Amino acid sequence: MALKLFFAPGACSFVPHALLELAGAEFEPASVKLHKGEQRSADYLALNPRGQVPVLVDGGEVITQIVAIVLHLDAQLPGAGILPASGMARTRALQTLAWMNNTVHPTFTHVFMPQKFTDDEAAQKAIRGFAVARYRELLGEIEALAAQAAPWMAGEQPGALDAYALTLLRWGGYAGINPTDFPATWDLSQRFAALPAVARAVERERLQLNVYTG
Ligand SMILES: N[C@@H](CCC(=O)N[C@@H](CS)C(=O)NCC(=O)O)C(=O)O
Repeated sequence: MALKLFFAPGACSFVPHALLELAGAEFEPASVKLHKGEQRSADYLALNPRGQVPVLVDGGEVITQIVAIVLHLDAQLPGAGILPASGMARTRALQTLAWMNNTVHPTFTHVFMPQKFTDDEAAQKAIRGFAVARYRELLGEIEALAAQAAPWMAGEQPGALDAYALTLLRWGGYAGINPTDFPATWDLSQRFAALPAVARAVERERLQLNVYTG
């Protein structure tokens, strides 16, 4: 299988990026600079008309949406530990993955891009303030899960949930949320980022784990 991942440094595409490295998969990384609007170029929109990362191209197939990409990689790269293989552990991991993607992630979108929800500037400010408070609560829920990590979010092997937890905690720093307020998630993120395979993705994205400036 010929894999190509379109990712943006620091974005949610870190999840499949880290997983491809963790699995030791051969893939072509393609960086998309969101701050330069490259996701809205004609070429990129031809690939993904929604103008977002991540996009995984597998042979002739274009796959979007983190949950679908994670499930595809898990099916194609068995044994990599992307998700637990079976049973209730797999069900619980999917439950958390879906929640991270459909609840926590969009809450941060309200913080980072309130203009996607209203063009009224005063309302944008209100949305942002409300979403920051909500985001902190949601990080608290991730913290409760991370506190039970044994030693990783889904059990013995590092995988999708750890990559997402790191990404979501890191984003909090841009919202003025100190990652060290969530010690179990912070510890998990540091351990995950330090894995040699994950470190390759961290380096390629030039990620700073703690972007909180106070
Ligand atoms: N539901 C999508 C969300 C993807 C998403 O929010 N991507 C963001 C980066 S984290 C993006 O590409 N934003 C650029 C934009 O919307 O202009 C998924 O699961 O893949």
